[in-house]
Amino acid sequence: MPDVLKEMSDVLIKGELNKISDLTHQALDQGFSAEEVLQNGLLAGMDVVGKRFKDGDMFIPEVLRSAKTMHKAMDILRPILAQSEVKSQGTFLIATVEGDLHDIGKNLVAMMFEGAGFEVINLGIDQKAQAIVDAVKEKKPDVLGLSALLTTTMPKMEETIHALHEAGVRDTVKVMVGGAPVTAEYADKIGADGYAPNAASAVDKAKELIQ
Ligand code: B1M
Repeated sequence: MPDVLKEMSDVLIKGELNKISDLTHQALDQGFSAEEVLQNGLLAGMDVVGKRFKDGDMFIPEVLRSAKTMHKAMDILRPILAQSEVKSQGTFLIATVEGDLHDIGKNLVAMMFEGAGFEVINLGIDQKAQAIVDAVKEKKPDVLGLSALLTTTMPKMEETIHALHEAGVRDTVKVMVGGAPVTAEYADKIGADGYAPNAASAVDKAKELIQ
């Protein structure tokens, strides 16, 4: 891996907030694309964080510092990733479901949709089914994206889809689900229209759904 991307990955793992902006600019100045910086610098580091967290070698405050470091770099990459296409492809509403505070993946998905020319409404984390239904009624998105990172919050996706039915708006919007524990089988089971394993393929899936 190129030195600067390896250094970004290390800085993200250590949560060295004061170093990440300079390194991100440095990587871009050296000619790496925003996608390369994201994949090989930031996400490579976040992978290690995930493994260490799972093995009990990193704890929540440290993981939070890594997450903040990732956000800081993403602030620099977001406008660059958003420049790639201009024509509006539709409106995309995204939320992390109730009880779930993870937002890095959701924000990455949102960034990719912005980059692909969608108008993006990002409702945020820990969103109750009713709040999502209200937003669907008000904003009338073409696609609704639901993100969950915990096995314990995945059922909130089904609850949200059920609430859309109850409110009589299920047929007005395509619903996509995703997040590390979510699978295509689970998406089918809960009556979602689509599933994507990562941010890049989420855009392709959304385009396919609204064609
Ligand atoms: Co959390 N956490 N966490 N955590 N955390 C995980 C998810 C976990 C897998 C760690 C582990 O044990 N290995 C585990 C979940 C186990 C499970 O249920 N399967 C876990 C746990 C247990 C917890 C707590 C319960 C820990 C505790 O308190 N004991 C707690 C829960 C809090 C809550 O939500 N109520 C908790 C807390 C936290 C922090 C707050 C410390 C922090 C979140 C900070 C933040 O988001 N602002 C955190 C983090 C950072 C992680 C890990 C390390 C990294 C998650 C991440 O950001 N990944 C994570 C381990 C891991 O995943 N490796 C872990 C990078 C991100 C780019 O990937 O989010 O998967 P991801 O998104 C991808 C795809 O999934 C997909 O595209 C994205 C980009 O390609 N995707 C979609 C996501 N949403 C999509 C939607 C789509 C399509 C694709 O369509 C709509």
